[in-house]
Amino acid sequence: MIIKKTAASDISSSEITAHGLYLRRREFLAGGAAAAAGLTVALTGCKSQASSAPPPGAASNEPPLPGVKRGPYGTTEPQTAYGDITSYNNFYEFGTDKSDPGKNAGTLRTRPWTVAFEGEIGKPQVIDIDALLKLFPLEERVYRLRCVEGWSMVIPWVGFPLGPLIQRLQPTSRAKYVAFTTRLAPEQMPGQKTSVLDWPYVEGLRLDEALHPLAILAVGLYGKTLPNQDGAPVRLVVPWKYGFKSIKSIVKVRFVESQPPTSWNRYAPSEYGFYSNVNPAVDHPRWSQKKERRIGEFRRRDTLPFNGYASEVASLYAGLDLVKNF
Ligand SMILES: Nc1nc2c(c(=O)[nH]1)N[C@H]1C(S)=C(S)[C@@H](COP(=O)(O)O)O[C@H]1N2
Ligand SMILES: [Mo]
Repeated sequence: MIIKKTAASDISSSEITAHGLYLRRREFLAGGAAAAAGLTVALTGCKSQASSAPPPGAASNEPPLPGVKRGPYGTTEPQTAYGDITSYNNFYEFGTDKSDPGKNAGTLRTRPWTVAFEGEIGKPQVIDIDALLKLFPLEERVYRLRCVEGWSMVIPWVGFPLGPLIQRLQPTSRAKYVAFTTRLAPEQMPGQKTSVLDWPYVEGLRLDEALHPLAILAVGLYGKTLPNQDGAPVRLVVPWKYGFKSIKSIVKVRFVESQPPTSWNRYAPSEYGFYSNVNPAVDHPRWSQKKERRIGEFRRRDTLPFNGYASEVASLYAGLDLVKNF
């Protein structure tokens, strides 16, 4: 991995560039246009700083999810405003600007919807989303989300841990990894008509990571059904890893023997590793990962190892070189 050192004060790339666009913008746009693109995003950031937190769920038309109990691991840090969580998104299937998913994701039809569980499991099956929602009690999990770009949020997800679902599927001894796939539907997800990424978006975890009690499937936030722009009807949330591991709008979960391909790693393997554990000690080749801006706040704060979940998850990586396996 080639690490280009940036001055501690040089935060521009981390704050104004989307994961993959920097190189292409630099290649194809004139300097002035690139600066203008940066300015647009900077203004978006200002807007989200100015917005005040509405009462939880206030701005939402999403149906409430009944019977949600508070789950473990919740942080008491202030929760990011609902309006920011639902208008400042990365979901390239709907465009590459932070505001695109909130504007465009309404075209995604989340019913009917099924998720196929297949591969190295004793009980392969296709589960309808409404059945999946009833399989396990729904919990609220208030987690930090740290995007590899250098911003973060605190999000009160509603969902259930992946572990019990995986146990129910009875992985075979050959199941070492879990591969997740987002829906492919270019008519509903217009970004899939562009070649900004290879579609469908894919992600993966080691089986032991997927079984960790912090890893959840989220179906809601702020007590209500997940908005499309946040990955409806069901998305992964792995809070100790950079946000791009938390794949949205999942239709397939496959248990496999060897490490599966993942979208951002395929796009730029020297920039986005398979593990992608949040790690302030390993810079992105184009920017530092030591600090982050919490959306809604002005000052940047320190980024914590494993996004603050080290005491829960560090043991998963005992003996692993986290610089090589970034
Ligand atoms: N299918 C899909 N999943 C995705 C993405 C995406 O573009 N497509 N973006 C990822 C990135 S980069 C981040 S930071 C989080 C953002 O989740 P949020 O918009 O709900 O905050 O979703 C991740 N999951
Ligand atoms: Mo991200």
